[in-house]
Amino acid sequence: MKTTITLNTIALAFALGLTSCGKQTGMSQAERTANAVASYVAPGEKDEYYLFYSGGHSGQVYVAGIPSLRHISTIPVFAPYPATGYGFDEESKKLLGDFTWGDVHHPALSQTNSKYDGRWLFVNDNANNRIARIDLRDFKTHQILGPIPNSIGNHGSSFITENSEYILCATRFSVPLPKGRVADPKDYEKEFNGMLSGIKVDPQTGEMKVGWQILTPPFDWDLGSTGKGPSSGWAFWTSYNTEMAHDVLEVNSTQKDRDLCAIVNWRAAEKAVADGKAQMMDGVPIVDPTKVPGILYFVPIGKSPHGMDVDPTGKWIVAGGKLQPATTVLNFEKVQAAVNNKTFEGDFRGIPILKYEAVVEGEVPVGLGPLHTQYDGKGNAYTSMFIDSCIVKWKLPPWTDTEKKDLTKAVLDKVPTHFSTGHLVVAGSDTAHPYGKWCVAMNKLSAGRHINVGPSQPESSQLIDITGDKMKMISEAYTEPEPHFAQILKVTDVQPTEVYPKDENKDPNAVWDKAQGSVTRNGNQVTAKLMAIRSRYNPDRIDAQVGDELTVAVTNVEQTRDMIHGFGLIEHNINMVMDPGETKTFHIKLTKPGVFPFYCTNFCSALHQEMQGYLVVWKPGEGPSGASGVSGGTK
Ligand code: K7E
Ligand code: CUA
Repeated sequence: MKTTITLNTIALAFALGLTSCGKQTGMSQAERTANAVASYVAPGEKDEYYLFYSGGHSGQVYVAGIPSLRHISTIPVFAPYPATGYGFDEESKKLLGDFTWGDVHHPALSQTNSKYDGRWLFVNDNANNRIARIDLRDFKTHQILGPIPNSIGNHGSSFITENSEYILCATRFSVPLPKGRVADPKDYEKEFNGMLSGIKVDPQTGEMKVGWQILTPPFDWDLGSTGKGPSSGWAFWTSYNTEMAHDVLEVNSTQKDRDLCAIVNWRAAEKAVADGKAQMMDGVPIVDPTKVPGILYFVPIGKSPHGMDVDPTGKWIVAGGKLQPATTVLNFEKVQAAVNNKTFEGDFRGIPILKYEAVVEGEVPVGLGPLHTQYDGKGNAYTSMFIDSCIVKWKLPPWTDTEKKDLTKAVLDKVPTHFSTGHLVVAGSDTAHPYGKWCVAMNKLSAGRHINVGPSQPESSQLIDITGDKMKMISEAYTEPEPHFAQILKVTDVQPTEVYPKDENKDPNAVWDKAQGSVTRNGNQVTAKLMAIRSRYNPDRIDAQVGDELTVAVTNVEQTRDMIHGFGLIEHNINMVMDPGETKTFHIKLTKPGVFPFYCTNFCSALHQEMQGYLVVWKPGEGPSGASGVSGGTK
């Protein structure tokens, strides 16, 4: 059986055109035992870290535990999620706006002094140009900002600054701006533009608003990261399509050997806006870097680079060149010198291009398809290899003279992954203080390494121990589509609430004892205030008429952990879920007569099944109180 799986896997790997940079050896019994112990979380014990991974086009964020890699919870963000009632009550419907999906790529934990502060998790939506804020007090989405004006394809995001001042974003696509203006894509070079955005974060509340934007040539901005330490106040993005092609990008955007990446002084952009050097477009102050020098520089990096990751010291910036078998290491001190001494190799539309040789420390031959790089804070870098399907560990500068002469010597270790790793995450890598210890590879393919679930296959994630000189593959799990990046947070760095305290509930429709429960009418407005408690609703009957506007507010008065009640209304596409101490509300217009049961959707007690009631929708003029209006309810 085991042999068959291995053979199938290898066959599949070849069929898919995958290669692996190391040999997969059979695992000894001793290794199995050691790995099992390393990742085993015994019944009653808890994981040591949270893994927040993006759910890609599922629109959600998933929470897993490390080292178990078990999926623990789903945080709905950009898509309705009936399991928690998200997208059914008025508040969450308002958050979603007109959209029922998003494409979540890069989660970012809030930071203070370049350390995770356990307050918020921000995620971007590539599809509808939005950013969401999840509050780690309750692991729920509290704000969705956007669609951001002048932003199309908010992919190069959400990169947070070291004190959470800003979330910095770049557009994946370029279009004629402002949005709504139409031009022929044939006139791409002249009419289209990209944009970098600074989203301001309120230091107390986490509330986001669009701060300012920087106009750019129509490249396709890709991944980026923010500076720290010496590079504090700067940000970096790769790009593809420096060719400015507008069709058949697979061919037309891969002509040049190097693409121009952005080196951005965001503090200077902030200052330019404060000094009145911006022009308004669609309500946002826009800085044109050709008119305000010192904000934007380019550096050419080979070939269609993807990730651009600043190391924990803030000195090294590593770009992964999808189509070149090396990572490029920029030295920020050299970048600064080149900026100050104007060591340029020309310009692109007035934006200075830093001389490549003047700012690059070296190209490390890591292998085929390097995408993203993470750091352990001990001078090591870990790069995900899409084509070679592995993680490569290599040594950051300073390099010895021998290493400088032959940078293959800086490559320390490779561990095969299965298959085709996209992102990887090392705990705390994007802060100045990585936790190190664990790396999770997020693989684009699972290629049949799991029980057969038909053609729609999951993605896979693999847990790698990075404490030793050699990396050690420990375990794997299957993840919801589609993780693009993740953040790892120490469980002890956050204390989520398990119950909303009663005195925090300011909802005017909240009811806390059964005497307060009511159904009232005002014209054609019928308002039902229900209390939910094990295992009944008070009241449990709502009378109304066709044509009425019905508002139902349900308060879960429980103050006990995990005592959650739902409110599912038959044939009305409503399911609210109230956590302990929470009130949720929906409005609907009643369009059809009938008796519609409602019931608790969340198993809450032995008599959960009995937790039900009736919405009686009478024909106009009918019902217990006749045409003058009806109300009902048994308390
Ligand atoms: Cu960060 Cu998947 Cu959006 Cu790379 S992207 S893999
Ligand atoms: Cu309340 Cu089930």
